[in-house]
Amino acid sequence: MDQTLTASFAGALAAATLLGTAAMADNWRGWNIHVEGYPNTVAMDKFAELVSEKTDGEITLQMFHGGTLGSQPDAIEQVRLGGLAIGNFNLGPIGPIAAEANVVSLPFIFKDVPHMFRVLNGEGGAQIAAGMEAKGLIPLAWYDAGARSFYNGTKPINAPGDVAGMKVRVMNNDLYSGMISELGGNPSPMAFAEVYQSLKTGVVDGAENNWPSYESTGHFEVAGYYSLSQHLIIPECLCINADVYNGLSEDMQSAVKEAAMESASLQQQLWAEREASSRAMVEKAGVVTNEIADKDPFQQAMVPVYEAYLTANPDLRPLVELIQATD
Ligand code: BDP
Repeated sequence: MDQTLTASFAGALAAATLLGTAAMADNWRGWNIHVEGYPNTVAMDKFAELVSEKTDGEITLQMFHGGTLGSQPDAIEQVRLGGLAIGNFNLGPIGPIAAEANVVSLPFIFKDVPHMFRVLNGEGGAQIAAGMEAKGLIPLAWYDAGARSFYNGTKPINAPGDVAGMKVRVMNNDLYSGMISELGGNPSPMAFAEVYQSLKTGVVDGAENNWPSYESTGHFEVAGYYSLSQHLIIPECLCINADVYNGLSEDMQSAVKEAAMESASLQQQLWAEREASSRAMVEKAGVVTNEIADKDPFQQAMVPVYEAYLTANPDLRPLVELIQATD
């Protein structure tokens, strides 16, 4: 073979190899809605650190906290489409996209947080994950988001009648709107970032969330009655775009998965601490907390919400029953 040709062939090969290496170094972008210091924020930063460590720098993740890259429904679309690789999402706004994932948004479906994790770590979780993957999102690990309860600026809530006539902010999901309507209130779906101002100016009378979000957003400053209805226990995911994940080698997949699992155990530990410290902090600031002695009337009021959901999704009845039958 001609010497020059051989040399240029070798050069081309070297260039191709170099290019190949360069193309393998992935720079991902990640979305998170929470502020600095929040358990999810710390855990997502840990995830980014672990991903680069475990992949020897072949994958790096730049995290954008505080919802700076947009609202949660928009970010979910971005991760589905691949504009963003990663997100920490609440399954609430994923429900309208993946019907299986919407079972977790049925009020009172989980008995408590440990029950939720037993379901997620079993067959129920596998079905939910498969439903999400079919829509382009793979949950790498589950985060804890505790239980959500009602809060407002005027009075403690003890019975469904206390919600009657109240305008209550909910996340974007018809199940939550149905839930408020069945309690006699007026649901107001709205982005998380708008809730503080809306509570303050009276655009809404109340909202619902867990202790850490009630505290970190400052909602407690403008809605000082927190009533422990614990009507929703919604898991969160550390979710990745399905094509991005499925396009990785097996080794890279294991590294990313391991990083996610470690991030989730950190999140769960920090979550338990933050639930207690957030509650203590808001109570010290003057929030009036009340237990609800009888939650049965709230649960009874949800019967039409379940019926409507099962009529619209008859094939999901076995999943609902599986969750209810899980000890
Ligand atoms: C918080 C969730 C966050 C939601 C927010 C909300 O962690 O993902 O966006 O509630 O109510 O608890 O919108």
